[in-house]
Amino acid sequence: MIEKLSAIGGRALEEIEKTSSFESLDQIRVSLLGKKGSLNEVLKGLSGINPEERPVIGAAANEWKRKIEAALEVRKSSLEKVHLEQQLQKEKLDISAPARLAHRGSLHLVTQTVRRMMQIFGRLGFDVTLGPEAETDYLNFEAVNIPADHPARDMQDTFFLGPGVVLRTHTSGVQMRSMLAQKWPVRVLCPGAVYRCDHDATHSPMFHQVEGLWVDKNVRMSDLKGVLQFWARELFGSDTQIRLRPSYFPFVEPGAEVDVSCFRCRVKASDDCKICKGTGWLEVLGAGMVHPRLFEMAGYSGDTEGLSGFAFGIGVERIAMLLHEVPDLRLLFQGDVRFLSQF
Ligand code: FA5
Repeated sequence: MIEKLSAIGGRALEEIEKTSSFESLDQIRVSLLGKKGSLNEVLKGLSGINPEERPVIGAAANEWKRKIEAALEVRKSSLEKVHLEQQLQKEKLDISAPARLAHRGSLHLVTQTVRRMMQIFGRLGFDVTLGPEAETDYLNFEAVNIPADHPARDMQDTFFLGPGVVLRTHTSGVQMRSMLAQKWPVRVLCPGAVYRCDHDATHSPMFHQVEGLWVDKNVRMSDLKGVLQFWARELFGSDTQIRLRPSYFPFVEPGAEVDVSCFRCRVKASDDCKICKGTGWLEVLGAGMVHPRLFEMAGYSGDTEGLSGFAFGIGVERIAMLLHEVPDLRLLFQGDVRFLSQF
């Protein structure tokens, strides 16, 4: 019996050593140690053996069982190791390959330009206020001194949404909203999209304006000049000059077109300057002293002696195009990432 056990055990150890898969290792375990396994079969035969020999054979059987279990465990962990190695080889990562950069978005050039202006005027104490893009005809035109049939309506080709409602043609309606909402002093900046039936390389049906309004006692035209001078120097460079040319806007009196000195050729007016086309100056905005009619329309009354104010309206796209030498305004609205990602 002892020899039989040794033969079974010795063969089992050899088989375990040769096994190269988890499945066959498990089959060996079942065939030896399972209920009907060969080691158990031998132990079942113990009943027919002389009682003095039984403990010796029982102990030998248990010893083989322990050896086989230990060998199975050792083989299992070495197979696991091999398996892990193979897995790692298969899933090998090439960490020397160049990394794929994550795509980073950025703010649109128009948004960047509006924010830059809000920052500059914010330093002069202007609060930002917004108004609706669908505006009443009354606030867009009438209340800012452009009554129906006034020839100035032709200056802004309008999209009409329905009776008495337009897509605002400028942000000047927000001036009136601000004055209706509060008494003086008023110092607000009104950025936003505006709409006109225009479409070419320098005009778009939807564009953006930043309008400023400062109303208080004794606000003078020199204050307007000082504020715009500060803005121009912050935006175009510290030696930028501005000049005001008389112009007409129904909501201001007097009104002016404001030019800044060319930031490229610095008023030297060189003939080949692509920015100012040799004039030395760039037309950038409209401005003027608030027309007294607007104070009436806002319902300002009482102690209005000496009440005055100025307003200005800047086309954002024009500023962005100048600063970045964008040749065609339509590029700003085509959504071409090759263009947009440059800013
Ligand atoms: C106005 O809209 C006045 N409300 C500005 C103003 C405010 C003047 C307060 C006085 C006091 P204007 O129509 O010129 O003005 O437009 C202002 C700026 O908007 C222009 O200088 C130009 O840069 C820009 N602009 C006008 N039309 C278009 C367009 N279709 N596309 C792109 N920019 C435009």
